[in-house]
Amino acid sequence: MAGRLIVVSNRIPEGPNPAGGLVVALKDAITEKNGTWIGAYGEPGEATDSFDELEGTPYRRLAFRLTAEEHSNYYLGFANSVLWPLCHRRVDLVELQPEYERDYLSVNRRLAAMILRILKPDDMLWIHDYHFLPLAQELRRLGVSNRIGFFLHIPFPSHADLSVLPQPETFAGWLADYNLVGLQTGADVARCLEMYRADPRAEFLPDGSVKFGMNILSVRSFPIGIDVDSFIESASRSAPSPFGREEPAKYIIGVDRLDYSKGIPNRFRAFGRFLENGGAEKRPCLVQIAPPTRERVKAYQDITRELEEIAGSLNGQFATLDWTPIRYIHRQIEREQLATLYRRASAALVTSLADGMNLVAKEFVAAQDPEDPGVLILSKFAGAAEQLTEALLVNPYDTDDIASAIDRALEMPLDERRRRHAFCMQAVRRTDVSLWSTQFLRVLERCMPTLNLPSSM
Ligand code: GDG
Repeated sequence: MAGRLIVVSNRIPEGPNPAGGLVVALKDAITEKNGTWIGAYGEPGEATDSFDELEGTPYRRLAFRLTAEEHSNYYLGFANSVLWPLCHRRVDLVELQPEYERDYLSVNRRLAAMILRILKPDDMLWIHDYHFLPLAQELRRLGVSNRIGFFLHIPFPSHADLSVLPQPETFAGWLADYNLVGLQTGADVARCLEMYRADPRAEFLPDGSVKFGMNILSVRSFPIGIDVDSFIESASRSAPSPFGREEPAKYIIGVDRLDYSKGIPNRFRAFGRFLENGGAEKRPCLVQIAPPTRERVKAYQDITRELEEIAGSLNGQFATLDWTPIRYIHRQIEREQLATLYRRASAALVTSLADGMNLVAKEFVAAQDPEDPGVLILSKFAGAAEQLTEALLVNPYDTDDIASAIDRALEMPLDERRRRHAFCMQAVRRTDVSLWSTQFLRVLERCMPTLNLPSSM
């Protein structure tokens, strides 16, 4: 490919080696393709109309700043209080405010104008996630005909849930100006195509792509993964126990940003049910790491309180002087410690109510000792369940189902653990993150170029 790769994501990567998954996923591709990464600073301040160029990385980083009002309305508002709950089947939490959508559109418009100034004709753009759904539309309005790909990291909303938006048809229009829309799973692709099937403006072509106005859009699944070898390496280094002298004899691990989509209260309740049903005799611990996010959004304050209550109440009911059933850590821990924690655990609990993929599930599998692996208990509503079919798949709404999966995991014979782990490990390798980015970019390069006429003014 001759042109440069321009990646746009919500946050600009911090420094040369940030821990974030997306940076690991794209660092090589962007460095090889003489690329540029565009993203917002974490802190709001005075709005910028042109990018700041940041030093210190092998690829170019261009940062922009949001005002405090844009941060509230565009980021916490439309992105995280409308689109996030909408895509995670929580329409009850959607907060519709006219200023949220106004600023969502104006931030995307401003960003498009800033991108136009640095864009060259053969550059390819790869836009990430729900913060930028209308970015291609805004770029097309400015006459940009470059290939533009989009990847949605979270679930694609159902047709019924989309009708919660005041103008549901805008969603299809936003995506229609991309050349390629990448989604996590086959089920996401099916929901996206269902949306276009119901839209009289869309026409299906024989190869399955969607013609919308002058643009032809491909919708494909590209299940994201992890950097498998580097994860195996950090997990198999003989590190001291992260618990020091307080390591529980048997523990189950949970690792999630503290988000209502991750089903952590259900998990705690199911662990309580398991203890009630006789599990307490085995004295296992549930070690839950849950770093805070989006703390200014009320739904996140509510779930933080709910978790503290459930953990406190279960510990009060079951703890003994020498055993605390739930160790709940509401803080971020070091990545190295995480790998060791996964490896020493007997099982992992991933009980998302809805989840684009869930990388924790894949990290846990990669971190295991193949000779004596722990067991993954995985929600059937996480995208990862499409590939990790030999995990113990559970319905996260069913407390008894999770409770019995915990019991089964802790009792599982070694040969069954090995067999299930070997199967899951193959699936984790098949979706290694370097394959994910190469495959997406290869398909984007082959997409039909856009005629320079905007489809949906
Ligand atoms: C979105 C989608 C999709 C968590 N706590 C700590 C920590 N983490 C790391 C995990 C993992 C990452 O954060 C979380 O990734 P997930 O995939 O589980 O979830 P989201 O953050 O919601 O990500 C999701 C993903 O995008 C990629 O497309 O899979 O469905 O929602 O890597 O390890 N890392 C450290 N300390 C912690 O305390 N160091």
